Amino acid sequence: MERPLTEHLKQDGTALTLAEYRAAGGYEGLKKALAGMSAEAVVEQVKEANLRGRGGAGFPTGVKWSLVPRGEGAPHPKYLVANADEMEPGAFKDRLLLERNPHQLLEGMILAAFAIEADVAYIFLRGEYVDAARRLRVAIDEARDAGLLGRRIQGSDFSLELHLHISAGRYICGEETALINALEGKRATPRAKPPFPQISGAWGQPTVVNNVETLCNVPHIIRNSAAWYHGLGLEEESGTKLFGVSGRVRKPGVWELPMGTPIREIFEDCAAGMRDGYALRGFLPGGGSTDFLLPEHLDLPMTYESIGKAGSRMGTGTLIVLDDRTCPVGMVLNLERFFAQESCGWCTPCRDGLPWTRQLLEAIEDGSGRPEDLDTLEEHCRFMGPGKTFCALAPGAMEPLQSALKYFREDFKRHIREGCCPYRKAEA
Ligand code: L3W
Repeated sequence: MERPLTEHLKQDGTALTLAEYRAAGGYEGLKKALAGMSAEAVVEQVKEANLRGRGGAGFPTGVKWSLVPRGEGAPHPKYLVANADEMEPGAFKDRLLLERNPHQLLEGMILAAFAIEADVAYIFLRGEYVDAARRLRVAIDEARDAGLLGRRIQGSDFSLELHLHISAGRYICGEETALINALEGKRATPRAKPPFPQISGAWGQPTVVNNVETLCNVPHIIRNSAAWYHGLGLEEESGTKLFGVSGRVRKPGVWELPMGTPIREIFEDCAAGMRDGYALRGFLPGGGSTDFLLPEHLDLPMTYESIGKAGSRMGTGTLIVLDDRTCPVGMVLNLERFFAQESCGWCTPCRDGLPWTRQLLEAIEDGSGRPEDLDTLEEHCRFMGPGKTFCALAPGAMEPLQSALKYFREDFKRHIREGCCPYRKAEA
């Protein structure tokens, strides 16, 4: 099984140096592109490979790039941004790529910038990722010294400045337009779309924002071809994906596997199943802002399509496991506390609705909930559903709640009936 994004990583957890990355075939994709490919040809390869955005939404990367105005008359400067603000609850996949192989991201960014004819690139990095920041700084210096960044890269006509920007720390900065506002030094609230950033992004100029994992795929596609990339996936969807598991499993972690790997394989073979004394009750397949799935869904392949058909989303591909000794109400409350705190406050349903949701769940978990609170929570799921708020934060926050109300409703009712959390009572 090929694992192009991670197979060359060193076991000791340190970052690949430029020499080590080159020895593993690094910067060959860039060399190939600069030697004989047009910018349009790079976009076409990525389109043909059907690379889809790995940040959670799965939008086709080549299509996104093709929307950027190009050629004579196109506005400059144009910007490329790597969204490295990984803050989705349960997601720790980009961190691995950033800390262990910063040059792979840099090569992906240089290729993406070449493809969209960008002049300046930014890495928008989560503030807490201090090791990643340190390693990226070293890698950027190495790349600049080797003529891989800056003016006339490798003797070509293509020039690119690249800057590391450390995020001041808000979940909403993962949303691309809020990220752009933050990058400009403004308050991190999302902007209306359209216009999409590809047309009017940072400082009103064409801007592409791609997730770290998405960009890390690009060097391999260019080096090995779109057909090769297709062949890596087990189902219709192409390539590999970083899948993670957290919760009370024996071996929490993150692994690169073919797109379409059955969930059971990720859960049983990679994460080694549940710890002794715990049974699997359900899981969020793609981070905290996705709908619960149940043990009966374990044989589904991890693809955007199959997880979508099952009523959830593959999202970031990082599973959060719910066991039979953890209170589902408490788990959802924990998530809603996070989402309520992280609401940017721009639109009313999210600003007021999420704290209200949190309060209702706190009451239920404390044993002071009322039967009608469940109807109110259902209503909140509708009022903060897709299309009802300014961005995807609140609809995402409603996903674990709405599915918990569907699959674990009896748990909510027991809290209300018994006037306490039955799980805490059992532990006492
Ligand atoms: C041109 C159109 N471009 C969409 C582009 C758009 C963006 C990308 C995805 O949320 C999800 C969210 C979280 N013309 C376009 C178009 N685009 N239509 O495609 O856009 P969108 O709006 O579908 O999603 P989004 O607002 O980017 C991302 C979910 O991911 N998620 C969160 C992950 C969080 C992190 C993190 O913390 N860093 O990864 C996890 O599931 O809930 O649904 O580029 O411009 N017509």
